[in-house]
Amino acid sequence: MPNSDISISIPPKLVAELRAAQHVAVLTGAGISAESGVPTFREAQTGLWAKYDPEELATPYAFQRNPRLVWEWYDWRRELVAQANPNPGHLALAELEQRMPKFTLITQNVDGLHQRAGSRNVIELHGNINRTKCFDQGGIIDFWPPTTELPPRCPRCGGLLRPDVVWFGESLPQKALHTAFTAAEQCDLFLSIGTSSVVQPAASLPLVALEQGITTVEINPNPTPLSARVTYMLPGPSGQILPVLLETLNQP
Ligand code: BV8
Repeated sequence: MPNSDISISIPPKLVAELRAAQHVAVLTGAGISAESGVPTFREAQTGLWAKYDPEELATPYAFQRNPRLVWEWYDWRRELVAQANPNPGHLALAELEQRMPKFTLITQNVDGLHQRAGSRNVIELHGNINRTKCFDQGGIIDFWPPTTELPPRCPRCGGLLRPDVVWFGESLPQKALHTAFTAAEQCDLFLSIGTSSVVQPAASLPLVALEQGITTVEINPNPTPLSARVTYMLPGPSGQILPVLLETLNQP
């Protein structure tokens, strides 16, 4: 039994619904990686990055204005992610995927920690910080000759290289978006974990499930704009609550 320092009780009706569920859909945000030492999006601005608003840096305009600054910000975040490991929250979701007939994991995170935890069917709505693409042509570039120039240049067209993430003002990958909204409409149970439920269109996913009358659960130590609308709000850190939720499935 995980050593939780907060008392966690899972409503018995939710346990019954989880046990009966044929298709569980999950949306995660930066909060699920907090216990891995990856600062959440709003907390990320520490040290030399404290003076920048993340929503200002994560835009094509910021990159065009100062490509080196934005590239170095992502280098710094890549370093943070490289030093991190999946936590019990990530691991519990990877196991839940094995236990559910159908399981759709939708993440706003660009850290790849779900995949490192063993989750297979991960929909990366906002891309992945460990992939790089050409700013001009958009193709994924996984090798470029060593250079002191930052950002490096595309070996195909000489354009600047950028992280393969979705910046504010940019549209999301259509296939991922479609699969995510279909899962929110058709699942039996929807979990919203570690997200402030502000950034669109991801923040609409739990609302789509609620509109279908689907049981929707929020896991977050802090209230969000979604908290008053969900079926169950489980207040606390996902790294402690998810293992307990998984454990309920093991009980006779
Ligand atoms: C788009 C990748 C077409 C890059 C990211 C409608 C209304 C208003 C605005 C808009 C709208 N439609 C579109 C917009 C504009 C914008 C938007 O939503 N702005 C917001 C700020 C209002 N959306 C876009 O631009 C999207 N593109 O819509 O294109 C278009 C364009 C323009 C206009 C119309 C249409 C693109 C959005 C994607 C941007 N890219 N990331 C990168 O990472 O660098 S978003 C990025 O921020 C993350 O991916 C994530 O999505 C978001 C951060 O949110 P969270 O993950 O929730 O993290 P946060 O720090 O906020 O909160 C952490 C939570 O965890 C907290 O609640 C905390 O309590 C909790 N927590 C802490 N510890 C724990 C925990 N929970 C559990 N356990 C713990 N231990």
